[in-house]
Amino acid sequence: MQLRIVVLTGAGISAESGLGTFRDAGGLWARYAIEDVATPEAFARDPALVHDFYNMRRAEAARARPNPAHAALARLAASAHEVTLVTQNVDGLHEAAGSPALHMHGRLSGALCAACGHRWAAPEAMSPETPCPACGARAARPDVVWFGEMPHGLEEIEEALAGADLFAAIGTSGEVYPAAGFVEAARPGAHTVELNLAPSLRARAFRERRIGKASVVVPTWVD
Ligand code: BV8
Repeated sequence: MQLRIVVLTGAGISAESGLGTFRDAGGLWARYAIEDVATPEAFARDPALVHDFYNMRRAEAARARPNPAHAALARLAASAHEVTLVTQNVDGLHEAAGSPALHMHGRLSGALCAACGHRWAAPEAMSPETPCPACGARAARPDVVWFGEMPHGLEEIEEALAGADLFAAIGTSGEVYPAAGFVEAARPGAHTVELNLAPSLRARAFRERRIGKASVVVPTWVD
């Protein structure tokens, strides 16, 4: 029977690909305060620091490879089911594994001109001097969604959730909205499952929980 499935992923699905999560001990935010690197105000205040943070993450993501959890979701996307894969991650690993994903928080591989809105493939390293190929302004920024900015694709996501038979959240702490609220936006009769190394802040909102490493619990769940 064909199911309408919505899957949300967070940094935890890429942990076993060697990419740091945000809020685990020693995670990214432990070394950087969110307000120092992931807000428009931070970028206005110290663009070089913010570029350094994203240059470092872009280099790490370029070295990372999808793990069995990404591969399992690619198999799910290729199945007969109607799958909407939404990711908070900006590392591009779902695409690398072969499954299209809605990048609600943008992509490390993208650059955006804060002056004219032009988007292009980010160079390996960006700086406040990086010129926009379209308008020439030195106003390049990472094409990611910072705190206080509007995530991408919310209408499409809400629509998919409203008609879902199944909603799964994988590797996310349930700290960041609006993603943390998607479990409530799922169709009332939908089955909801959280696959995570530890119960998230929203764990109780799910009908089912599968605890474990994504590279183990996701393939088991998909297959
Ligand atoms: C918005 C940028 C307006 C790219 C990111 C007060 C209360 C409630 C909400 C707010 C509030 N004040 C402000 C807000 C809104 C704010 C927010 O939610 N703040 C939080 C901190 C309270 N949200 C926003 O500003 C958003 N925009 O609201 O716009 C709006 C919106 C809708 C409608 C109208 C108006 C914008 C949010 C996006 C911010 N940008 N990143 C980048 O640098 O990456 S957020 C950042 O956190 C990443 O995108 C990341 O994906 C996201 C969530 O983190 P997680 O992915 O969950 O990662 P985390 O480390 O937290 O957790 C990892 C999990 O994996 C853990 O549970 C761990 O157990 C598990 N795990 C670890 N290893 C494994 C594993 N699981 C399985 N296997 C493993 N091996």
